[in-house]
Amino acid sequence: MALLDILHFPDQRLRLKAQPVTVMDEKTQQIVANMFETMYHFAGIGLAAVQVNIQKSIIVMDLSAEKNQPQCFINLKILAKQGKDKREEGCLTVPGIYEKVARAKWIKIEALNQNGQLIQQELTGLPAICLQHELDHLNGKLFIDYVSALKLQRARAKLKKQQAEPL
Ligand code: K1U
Ligand code: ZN
Repeated sequence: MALLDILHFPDQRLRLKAQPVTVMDEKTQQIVANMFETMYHFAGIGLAAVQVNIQKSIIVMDLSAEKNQPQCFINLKILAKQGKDKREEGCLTVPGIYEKVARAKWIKIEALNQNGQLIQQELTGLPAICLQHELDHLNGKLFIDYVSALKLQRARAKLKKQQAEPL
């Protein structure tokens, strides 16, 4: 397994769109394994392939406190959505910035799991929010695109300061 480099805002590669996975081969399995390692290493609850400069429709997620419930979503589609939920979100590509974003409260999704099996799930709460956030990454969209220009300006300034500070 290998730790992958996470792209950071405003890297324009974060704006690229993912392509569907057509074969569940060893290379795909390797990408999934590396994405899980990277997500756990950086203490994220989700990660989309575009964040690690891989333009494939792959999402990994683990919302358990023990970090022992890995879930993988390949070629994820939202089949239906309802309601509104506004929660604070973070993002490994926009470190240190937390903003409330309005998203659908309930979603019905379809995807392939890590074994290539078709799954359908109905989700609410943080799993629903996280998957919508990750699906946005696969479409080149970031959570900060939803916040006001003023908040975005503050976020950019904060990020610039963080990036200039020595480790
Ligand atoms: O960068 C990412 O896509 C991962 C991101 C997922 C996410 C978190 C919260 C709401 C929506 C999507 C993270 O894991 S950020 C770090 C984190 O663990 C976290 C941050 C805020 C709330 C809950 C968790
Ligand atoms: Zn993110």
